[in-house]
Amino acid sequence: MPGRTGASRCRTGAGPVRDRPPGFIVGCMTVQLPSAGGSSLPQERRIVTEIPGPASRELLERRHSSVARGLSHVLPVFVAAAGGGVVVDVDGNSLIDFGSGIAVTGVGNSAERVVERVTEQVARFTHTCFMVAPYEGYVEVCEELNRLTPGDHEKRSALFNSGAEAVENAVKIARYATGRPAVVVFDHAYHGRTNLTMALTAKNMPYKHRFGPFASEVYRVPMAYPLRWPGGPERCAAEALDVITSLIHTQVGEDNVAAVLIEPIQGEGGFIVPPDGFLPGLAEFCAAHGIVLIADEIQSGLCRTGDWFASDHESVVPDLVTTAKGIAGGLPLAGVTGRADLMDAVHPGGLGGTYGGNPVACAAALGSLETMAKEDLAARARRIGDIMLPRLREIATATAAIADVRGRGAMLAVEIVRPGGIEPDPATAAQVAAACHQAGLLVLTCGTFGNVLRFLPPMVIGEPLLDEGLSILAEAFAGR
Ligand code: PLZ
Repeated sequence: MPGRTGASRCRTGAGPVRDRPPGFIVGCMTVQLPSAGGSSLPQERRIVTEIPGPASRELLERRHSSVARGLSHVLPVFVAAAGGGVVVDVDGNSLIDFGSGIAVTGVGNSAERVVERVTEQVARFTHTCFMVAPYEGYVEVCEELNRLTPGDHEKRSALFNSGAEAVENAVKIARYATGRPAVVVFDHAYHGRTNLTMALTAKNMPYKHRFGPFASEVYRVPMAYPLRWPGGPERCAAEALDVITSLIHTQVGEDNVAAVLIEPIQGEGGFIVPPDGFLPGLAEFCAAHGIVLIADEIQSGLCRTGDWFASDHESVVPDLVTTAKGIAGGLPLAGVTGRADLMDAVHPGGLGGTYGGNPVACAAALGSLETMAKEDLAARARRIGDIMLPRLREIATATAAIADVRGRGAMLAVEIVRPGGIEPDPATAAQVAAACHQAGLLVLTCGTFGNVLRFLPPMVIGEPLLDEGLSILAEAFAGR
C-alpha cells in the first residue's frame, strides 16, 4: 500500500516524529528530545520556540487532515515525553504541568513503578479477557479498591475501561439491586460522554448538543454551590438539602429512586466544593430511603484532594464509588466499588466487557497505588494545597476578576467573573489560560460557564516548579 505509507509522512520529509532520532532539526535549530520520560526528565520550564512551535504546527496540519474535528485540544503542542511536573513537546519546550492530563497522572507520567509493572506484564501476556480466563492482577486491584475506598464494610469491585463506563455500570448495579428506575443527578454534574452519562451530565455545549435523544429516568436537582447559592454560602448546605429532598419527594418519589449520583467535589462543572454538612446530609437522606448513594470519585479520588477519596473529608461512606483517571498512572482503567450486597446482586454474566480490567492496565494500577501509598501522595496533595491556596488568595486579592478561590489538596480552582459581581467571565478565563500556555504553564479551564481556571498538578511535582507556575499565573492576572 504505497499510498498509505506516503500519507503518513510529513510533507517536509522529516518523517513521523517516532522515526526521528532524539535530536532533529527544526528550522535552523537542533532540538534534543529526551529519549525517555518519567521523573528523571529535567524538572525545569524551558521555552525555546513560540507555542505551538514549528514541529507541533507541522503535526497539527497532519492532525487536521486525519483526525475528526470533534476532538479539540487545550493546548496544541504535541508531546515527546513527560514526567514529574513537566511535559516536553516535540519542539523541545518543557512546560510546567498543572493539568496531569485531567487529573490522571497524579503519580507523574511514566512513573517508575508503573513503568516497571507494565513492562513486566506486557512481556508476560497482554490480554485474555477476564470473562474468558481470569488473572491475579484484576483480583489484586479489586482487593486494593475494596480496602482503600471509604468504609470498612464488606465490598466488591468490578473493573471497566473508562470513567463513563464505570458510572454506567454503577447505575446498572443500583437499578438492579433496588428494582427502581430513577437516578438523581445535580446541576453542573459531569459523568461522561456515552448515551446514559450524557443524560447524567448537566452541560449542553459541548457535551450533549445535538447528540440526543437521551436516556430517561434521570432527574436533575440543584447543587450546593456556595458562591452562587441565592441564600448565601452560610445557608447553602441546609437550604440545598431542603430543596433537593423536597424535589425528590414531590417530583420523583423516594421509592422510585435507585440512586443519587454525585461528585463529592464537582470536576468539569467548575470544581464546586459543597459546604460542610451537605454530603453527610445527603448520605443520611439516601440511607433513610433505601437509595444507593453513588460517589463519582473519578476526578476527585486517589489522593487528589489530600485524602484517598474526597468523601473521606467528612467521613461520608457512599454505597458505591466510581474510580478511573488517577488509578492507573495514565493507562485506561476504571472501577465500581461498593457494598457487597449491592455489587453481588447482579446475576453472573450481567457485568463485563472485552477489555475491562485489562492485565496491563491492572499492572499499571498496582504500580500507581503502590506509589501513592509508599510516597504518601495524599500528604503531598495536602502540601500542594498548603502552598497554592495562600498564593491563589494573594492573586485574588490583587484582581477584581476572581470571585472565589476553592478546592482541596491538589484539586484547586479560581472562578473568574466580571468585576463588581459574580457574572461569569469566560473570555478572561480563556485569556489568562492562553497567557499561561504561552509562558509555559499548562492550565485547564472548566465550569458550566467556562469561567473557572483549574489546577491539577501531579502530586509528585517539585516545589520550585509549583512556585514558578504560581508566579506565571500571578503575572497572567496582572493588570486585570
Ligand atoms: N466522572 C467526575 O471527571 C471525566 C472529561 C474530559 P471518562 N472528566 C474529564 C472530556 O472532555 O471528555 C469524568 C469525570 C467524572 C466521569 C468522567 C468520565 O470519565 O474516563 O472520560 O469516560
